[in-house]
Amino acid sequence: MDVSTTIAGVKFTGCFMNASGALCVTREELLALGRSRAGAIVTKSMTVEPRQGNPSPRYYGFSGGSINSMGLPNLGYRAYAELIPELKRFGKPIIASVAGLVEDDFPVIAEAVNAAGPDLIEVNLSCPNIPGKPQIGYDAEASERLMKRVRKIITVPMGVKLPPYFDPAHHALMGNVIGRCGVDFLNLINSVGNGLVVDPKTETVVIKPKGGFGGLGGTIIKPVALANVRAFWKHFDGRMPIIGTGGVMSGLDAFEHVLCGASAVQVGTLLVEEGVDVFGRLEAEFVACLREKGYHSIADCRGRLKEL
Ligand code: RRO
Repeated sequence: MDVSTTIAGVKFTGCFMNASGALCVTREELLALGRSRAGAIVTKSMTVEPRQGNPSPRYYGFSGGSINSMGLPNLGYRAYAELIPELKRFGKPIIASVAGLVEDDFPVIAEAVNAAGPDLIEVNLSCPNIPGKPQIGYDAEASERLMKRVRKIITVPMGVKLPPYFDPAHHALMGNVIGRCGVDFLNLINSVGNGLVVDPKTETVVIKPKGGFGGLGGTIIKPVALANVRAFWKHFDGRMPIIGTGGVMSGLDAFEHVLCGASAVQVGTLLVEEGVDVFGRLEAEFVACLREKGYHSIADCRGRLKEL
């Protein structure tokens, strides 16, 4: 069974990979992803300076998913620019995730990391966890300005990681903006920002930063992720490569993402909970699912969701 996939002209031997943020901050974590069955290595979103991130506890897993307010802990772009050549030895695509605390950070990071030779760059417009800094992806004008600035600098395929949108008008608005910015692929979705998980036993929040507010991931966000994959797939008539992220806990979840239009899927909560062995399991489950349904590849079923 062929589970390879191509995104913006880059070939991935497997369609499962880590979501930025999940076990991809340190050199050791990135090397472990390289050795695993992940189809690519995605870095943690990087800022100009190294960051410790928000105070702990800042991640909490529960039966329906997870909530996090990590606050962009990362080694800083210089460290990732040095690591990227080392990661090449694994022979799988490297996706560098670029963030920034202010708009002017993005071009600085993009230029240096682009020169380090990743296969693709993902521009994160959707971190929900920096106190006082709204998600850029919810500001269409700022998003357009920023995407156009980094597009001039980035020479490899450029994607954007978007927050979830909850109204067709917003899918259309952002779809039109993206269409003007030379974007090569989309990653949908980042965590569902600013949820609140309450522990009734202790009568407390479960994470410390931002009064307990944080980005939701895992099973509970799958329908929101699928809706965004589907809405943007339709907006671009199937011509925009999409990485589906959100609620992938099994091969069947990945199949649902592919039906909606995803060419590959990323794994966040499950990877944090189970470690890098998940990729082998997910791939086996996905292959069994395709085989049972008589599909021979991802391209065979991508976007083929039936409506009633
Ligand atoms: O580091 C984080 O708190 C974080 C980031 Br940058 C992001 O893009 N999404 C998320 O859920 N957490």
